[in-house]
Amino acid sequence: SNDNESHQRFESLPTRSAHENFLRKCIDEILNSAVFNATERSNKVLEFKNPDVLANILDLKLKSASDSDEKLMELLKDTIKYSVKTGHPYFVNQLFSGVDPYALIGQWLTDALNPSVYTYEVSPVFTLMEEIVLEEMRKIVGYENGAGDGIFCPGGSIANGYAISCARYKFMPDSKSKGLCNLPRLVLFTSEDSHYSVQKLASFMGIGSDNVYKIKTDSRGKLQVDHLEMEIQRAKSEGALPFLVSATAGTTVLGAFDPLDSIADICKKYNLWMHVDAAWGGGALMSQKYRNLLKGIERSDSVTWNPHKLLAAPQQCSTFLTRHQGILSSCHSTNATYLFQKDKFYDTKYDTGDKHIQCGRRADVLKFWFMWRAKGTNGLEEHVNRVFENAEYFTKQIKSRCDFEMVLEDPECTNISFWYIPPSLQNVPRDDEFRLKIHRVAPKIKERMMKEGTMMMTYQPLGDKPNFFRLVLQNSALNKDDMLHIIDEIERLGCD
Ligand code: ABU
Repeated sequence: SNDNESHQRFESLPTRSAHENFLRKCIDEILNSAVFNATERSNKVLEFKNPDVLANILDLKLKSASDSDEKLMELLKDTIKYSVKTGHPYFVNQLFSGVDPYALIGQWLTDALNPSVYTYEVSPVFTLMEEIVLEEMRKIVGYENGAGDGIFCPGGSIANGYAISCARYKFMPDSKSKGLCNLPRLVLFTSEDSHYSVQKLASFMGIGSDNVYKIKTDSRGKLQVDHLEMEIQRAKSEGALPFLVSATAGTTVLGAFDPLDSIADICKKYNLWMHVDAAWGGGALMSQKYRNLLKGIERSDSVTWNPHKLLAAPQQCSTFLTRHQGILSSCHSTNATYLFQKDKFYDTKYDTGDKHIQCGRRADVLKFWFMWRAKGTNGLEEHVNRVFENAEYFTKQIKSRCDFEMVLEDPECTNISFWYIPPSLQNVPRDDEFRLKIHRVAPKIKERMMKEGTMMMTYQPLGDKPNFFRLVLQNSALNKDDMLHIIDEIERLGCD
C-alpha cells in the first residue's frame, strides 16, 4: 500500500545517487520548460484557467503518504504549465520581467547554499558582498564616496517603510523606546501618484493614513512643489510636525519623475527628511543618457531602489540606501544576545542583521552581484539604454497609428500608457457615453489576451481617466519587431 511504501522510504533514505538523479531530471525539466520554452516567442505566456477549473486540474491537496519521484515530476510539470511565464517577451504586465541567465544561476546558488544573512558566522561571503554592492549603489546615487548605510530588504514597500522609520527616529529618537505616546502629530508628504506603500506603511507604523498629506501632480504626473510647500505650511499651522517628504522617481503607472532638486530645496528649507522612492526608476541611474531624470537624488537622505525592476534582476531584489551612517542600527537594533553576541572571536560589526527589522533573511544580493559581474557596469548601462530605446520606439509607433491615443504625450520612463480606440469608437463624439465605452475596452482586450495566452499587459484607471493600458519594458531581450508585434496584437484582439 502507499502507506507501506512511504514508511519504507522514510526508513531507508534515498542514496546520494537517487537524489542526484532526481535533481538533475528536475533541473533539466525546469531549464527546458520554465526557462527556454517559457521564453520562446512562439509559445504561450500563460495557460489561463478559472480558479475553480484550475483547482480541479491541479493535484494540490497535502497527504499523509509521500509521493513517488515520478508523481513529483508530474506535479512539477503542472506547476510550470499553469504558471505565468514572466520571462516571456510578451509578459509586459508588471514592473518586473525577463530571465537573465547569470542572475538565475545566482538565484539558484542562493537556494542551494540556503544562507540567512544576519551574522557573519553563517553568511561571511554575503555579508561582505552586500556591503560592496550597497556602497557601489550609494556611489551611483551620488552620495559622497558612497558613504552611508543600506540594506537589502523584502520589496520596495518595506524599503519605503524603512525611510519612514529612520526619518521618525532622526527627529524623535525617543520613539524607539517610548513608542507613539507623547509624540506630536507627525505628518509626511507624498504625491497622489506615489506608490500606495507610503500610506500603507505610515498606517502600519502608527503615523496614520490621515497624516499622509497627498500632494497634487501636474499633467505629467509630477509632484507640484508649490502645493507641497502649501501643505507643509498647513501642517505646521495645525500644530503638527512635518518630518518627511517621499518623492518618487518613476511612478508606478505613468513613470513620472518628481522634480527632485526642487523637492530637496524645500526639504532643506523646512528641515525635512527627503526620501526618494526610486524602486522603479532607479535603474536609470546606470545610464549616462538617462540618469539626469533623477537629478537631485544625490541630495536625498534615503532612496528605495529595486534592481528586480528596471535592471531585471530576479524577484526579489530590493534595497534601501541612506546617507546616514549608523542610523539603521541605532533605530532598529535590539541586541538579541543569542544571535549577536559581542564576545565573538571576529569583528562583530560584520554581524549586520540587527539593523534590519527581519531576523531570517535571504541573500538577495548574490543574484544581483553575479549578474553585475557577468555584464559589468557597462552591460547594465546598455541594458537600460536598450529598454528606454524600445520604449521610445513603441511610443513613436503608436503615435503614428490613428487607433491609439497617448495618456502622457511624452513618457519619461519605460512604462507607456495609452488607450486603444477600436474601430467602433473611432468616429463617435467624445462624450460621457464614449468614456463609459472606452473604460470597458482595455479590460475586454486583457481578458482576450489572457484567455488566448498570447500576451499580458496591465490596465488601470487613474484619477478621472478611464481605463488605459500600461506597457512596461524592462526586458532587454525585446527588439523593435516585438514592439510592432505587441501593437499588432492589441489591434487583432480589439478589432471589433
Ligand atoms: N511596486 C509593485 C508594482 C507593481 C506593478 O504595477 O507592476
